[in-house]
Amino acid sequence: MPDAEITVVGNTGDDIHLFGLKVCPDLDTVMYTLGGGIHEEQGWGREGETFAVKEELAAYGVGPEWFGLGDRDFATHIVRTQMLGAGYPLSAVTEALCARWKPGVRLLPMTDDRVETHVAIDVDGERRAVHFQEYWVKLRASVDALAVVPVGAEAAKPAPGVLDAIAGADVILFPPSNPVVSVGTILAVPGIREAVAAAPAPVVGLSPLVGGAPVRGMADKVLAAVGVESTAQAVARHYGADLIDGWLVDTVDADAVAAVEEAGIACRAVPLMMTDEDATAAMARAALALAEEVR
Ligand code: FO1
Ligand code: CA
Repeated sequence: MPDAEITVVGNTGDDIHLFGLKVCPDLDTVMYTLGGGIHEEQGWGREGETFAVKEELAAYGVGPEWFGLGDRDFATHIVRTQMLGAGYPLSAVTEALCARWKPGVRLLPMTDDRVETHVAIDVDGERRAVHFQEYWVKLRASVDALAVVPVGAEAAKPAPGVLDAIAGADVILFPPSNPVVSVGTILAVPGIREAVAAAPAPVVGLSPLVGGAPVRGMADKVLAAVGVESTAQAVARHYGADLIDGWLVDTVDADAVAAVEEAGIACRAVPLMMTDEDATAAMARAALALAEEVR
């Protein structure tokens, strides 16, 4: 829908401070992907990336070495950190970065306040909290997540424009993202969940789970931490009929449709693998069609 005005509210709970720089992986992934700068196969970071700075830091013995920041990507974090240091809020900084990338959507951080997702894990019988990136990238979610805590969320305020965008939307879509550490973190900012529930627009979500497993990432690990089964219907019920009006599951999960509808959520089974742009556009179209049905 080239004429549509689209606002993307991005998760900032994955943000991390490294080498004195503020890194916002999810905002950057949206900005680079829609702006044509993403490393397509990897799904994060820049295409044509080099790692000279990372190698030089490692030569000084300065880590962490487990987080792959490339030279091109570094420039984004330098500009962001410089602007934040000059007093601009993250929402204004994101707008400035997007002036270069022109993602075709208005990209808003969920909040201008600091929120950091921590994951509680067991280390030799002791409970320890690690940064989400340490759990995800360094540990590869190889150990159970005992709890997922969006530290700072309870005191955070939605960024300027977020609540207005939700209240004024014609349609609200939950992308097939992680329901705990991505969408869940955004909903944990006081006022956002309430705004979605109260919005006059239909709310339609797409399942990130296909055939009982996450398409990408390790959603099952963090779903277990909040007591949710790794199935398309369990995630729909986790959001609940108070929040979402419609839910799309993959055709392999067609059996789940009845259980979701029983929970009071309209449900359709359509192909949900984002294999290419056409397949992805078809998913968006199916979500908009379901939104019209439930409106
Ligand atoms: N994901 C990885 O699996 N390994 C990395 O080294 C890594 C570095 C990285 C650098 C910048 C950035 O914007 C994203 C990066 N990611 C990396 C992805 C990041 O962990 C994402 O937050 C998660 O994939 C979840 O959204
Ligand atoms: Ca509603």
